[in-house]
Amino acid sequence: MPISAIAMRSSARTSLLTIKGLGKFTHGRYHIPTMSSSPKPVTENSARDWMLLAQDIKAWGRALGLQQVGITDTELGEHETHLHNWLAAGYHGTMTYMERHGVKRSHPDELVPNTLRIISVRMNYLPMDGASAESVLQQAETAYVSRYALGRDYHKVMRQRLRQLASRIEHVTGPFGYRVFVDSAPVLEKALAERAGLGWIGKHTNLLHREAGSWFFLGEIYTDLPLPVDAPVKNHCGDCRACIDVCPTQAIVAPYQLDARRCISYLTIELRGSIPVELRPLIGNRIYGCDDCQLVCPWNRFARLSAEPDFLPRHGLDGPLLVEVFAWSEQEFLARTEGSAIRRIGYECWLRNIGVALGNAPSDAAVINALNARRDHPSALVREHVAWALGRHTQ
Ligand code: B12
Ligand code: SF4
Ligand code: SF4
Repeated sequence: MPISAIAMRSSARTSLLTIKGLGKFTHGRYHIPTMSSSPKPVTENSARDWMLLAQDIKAWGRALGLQQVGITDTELGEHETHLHNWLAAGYHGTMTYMERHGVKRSHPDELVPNTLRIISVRMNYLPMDGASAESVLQQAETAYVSRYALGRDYHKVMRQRLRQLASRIEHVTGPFGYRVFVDSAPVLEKALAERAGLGWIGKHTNLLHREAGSWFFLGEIYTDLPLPVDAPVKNHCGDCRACIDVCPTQAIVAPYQLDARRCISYLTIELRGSIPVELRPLIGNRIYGCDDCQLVCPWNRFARLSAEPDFLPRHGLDGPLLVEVFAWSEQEFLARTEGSAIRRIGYECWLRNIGVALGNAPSDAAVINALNARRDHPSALVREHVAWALGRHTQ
């Protein structure tokens, strides 16, 4: 998922915040000194207070609509080696932002000096309403948009909640050092969440939880507060390899190792140029992202739906006809993807992706007419994918 440079610096706000569902808040429970920006030491006496604060942070997070909150330190151990190996193998493809920033990605305290703890959170996104993923994937004339992108851009939704959570903490501790991240900086989000006890990194490389599956986003607050850390949970993948076997492009090249260059999510969202010809037939009708490895995962039987109105499908994107979305003008694309993560791929890649899906759709007059209408498109990228798609229908 693309990086958008977003980070929040602590401010000196001390006003009482009213957060829905939390009721009135009191300081009386702790003896943590307030109104100081100096590091807060842990003494024998204060250890209990930090523990109480950690408990409250988790409760405030849940009241803010974050389904789970965990806390970890800055040690990422073997994850750093895995990241280096992944980069050395070139699995990141054109996502050069994954190579930048030296060791900041695996050393949180290099990214934000004085960071002692990471408050890691997850937020469910599978919407209550909408066409079922399986039925859309089975109808080759419809467009499949990955479930995370059907509603409002999650970066905005989560960042706002994390800021509210930080303000709530600040009300107790006084000004403290923190920064809020949601896929917005060199942060190894899944590794941090795994260490904070939010789940384990599965063989498909997503984070999943026994009681929550994997349909959730991650976000973090880096902080200098010496909060007590949580224990990681056990890995429950066992002998299962359903995600590896189902992957349409065989992108999971070994358990826990993803060659992003083959992943449909990368090909349709991150890649800006031409989609490798040999992978195009395997993409099927997936026009933005892919969920197959999560749909097949047995732990997603326990996934909870999101109650967030923001994540409800917009503009019928949960299963529109390919020919309909291919006919959108650039203005329509911009209007209908306003506030959505989809907008970031741009109109050209939107048409490129739908062109590929139309090449994979059953041959009929509507499909061929739609492709013919775009064969002289000003973009060479679009023309090339349309020509490929038309070629599939004349074979
Ligand atoms: C780059 C990226 C992508 C890339 C690469 C994915 C990847 N696996 O790295 C692409 C574009 C393919 C992608 C796709 C998707 N992404 Co993405 N992506 C990211 C991003 C920006 C960085 C991920 C990263 O650090 N990769 C580095 C590599 C090294 O990590 P890794 O492959 O997971 O490897 C780790 C482990 O597998 C393990 N490991 C590696 N090798 C080995 C070997 C052995 C032997 C062992 C035991 C372990 C091991 O250690 C590694 C380090 O922790 C994060 C946001 C963030 N800042 O963290 C979102 C993020 C991971 N993506 C997310 C989502 C939702 C998706 C999609 C589901 C979207 C979609 N529906 O299309 C797909 C899922 C595809 C998949 N199967 O992973 C969510 C995941 C939430 C969750 N529940 O886990 C994140 C966290 C964004 C967010 N804030 O919520 N993504
Ligand atoms: S998102 Fe799709 S293409 Fe990527 S690893 Fe999962 S199943 Fe394979
Ligand atoms: S499908 Fe099986 S192997 Fe893959 S993440 Fe889920 S439990 Fe683990």
